Amino acid sequence: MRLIKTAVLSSIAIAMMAGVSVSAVQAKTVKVTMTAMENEVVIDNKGTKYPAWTYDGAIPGKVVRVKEGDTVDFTLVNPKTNKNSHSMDFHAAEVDVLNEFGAVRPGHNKHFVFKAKRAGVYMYHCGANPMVQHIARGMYGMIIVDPKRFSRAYPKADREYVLIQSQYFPDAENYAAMLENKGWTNALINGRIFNYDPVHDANATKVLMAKPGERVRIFFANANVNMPVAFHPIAGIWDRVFVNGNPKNVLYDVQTYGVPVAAASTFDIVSPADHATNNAIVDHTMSAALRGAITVLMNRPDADPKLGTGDNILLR
Ligand SMILES: [Cu+2]
Repeated sequence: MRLIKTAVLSSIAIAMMAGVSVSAVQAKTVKVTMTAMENEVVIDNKGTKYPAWTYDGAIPGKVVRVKEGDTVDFTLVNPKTNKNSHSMDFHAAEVDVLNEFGAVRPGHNKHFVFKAKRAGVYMYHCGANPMVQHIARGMYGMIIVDPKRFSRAYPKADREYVLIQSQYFPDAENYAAMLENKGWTNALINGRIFNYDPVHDANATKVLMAKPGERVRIFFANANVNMPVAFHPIAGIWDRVFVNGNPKNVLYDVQTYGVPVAAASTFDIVSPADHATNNAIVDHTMSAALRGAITVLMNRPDADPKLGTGDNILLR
């Protein structure tokens, strides 16, 4: 024990002599590369194809996860086979909209670096013109900036899931209609209508799972182009809501929490420990819920231990 302590102390001393802070020694640089792709994706449980624009081929793009204080070293590749310019706007970055977030023409790359200084959960998206179309066609995802440490207010969760909601506009070319909020027929959760809801869609094969009494943490982002979300766990109450995902912004015992366009927050739910239950996590805005924005969370003793852990937080 004493040996370990001495080793830690001497590495801190070396870091201080070298003129760097202790937190800088612990922080990492995380390399992230994404490729803009103009490709078909499946947008429902029966296999309907849609001419999407994506990061790396899927809606949403991959989850980027770093720790508060880490540096993100990012490259966007826009292959010359694409027809459109694309870009990357990380809401977790404090940079120059005209520089780092600028559009990248087909056949070009963009590299930039930023420090994720503020813990939280953030959307990322393409901001190339017309932005409404690039987001509606699928160019969005989530970056989680984990706080440096857990606390009483922000305890470690037993399971974690990412849910990102968006509006589905079947007429992918009509961005004028998107601007007017016309022509959207469905809500997508992680890129599919009723993605995790076998109750409303017999073709759905996936649900979220946890054991009774576990703390389930939902990282939720609203990637709609025009509609706020009324985020509610049917048959449950949010034990805690962390506004913008930051542990400092904690609310307790909330039934429904409003998530504006382009916002994200973190939601904890703890089901009764003594028996199996189910929750339906919805956008309680009926025009969205009944068109796809319902997610079933099953709380049962035989819950698959792999779900909601490690790389299984965004279920594809
Ligand atoms: Cu784009």
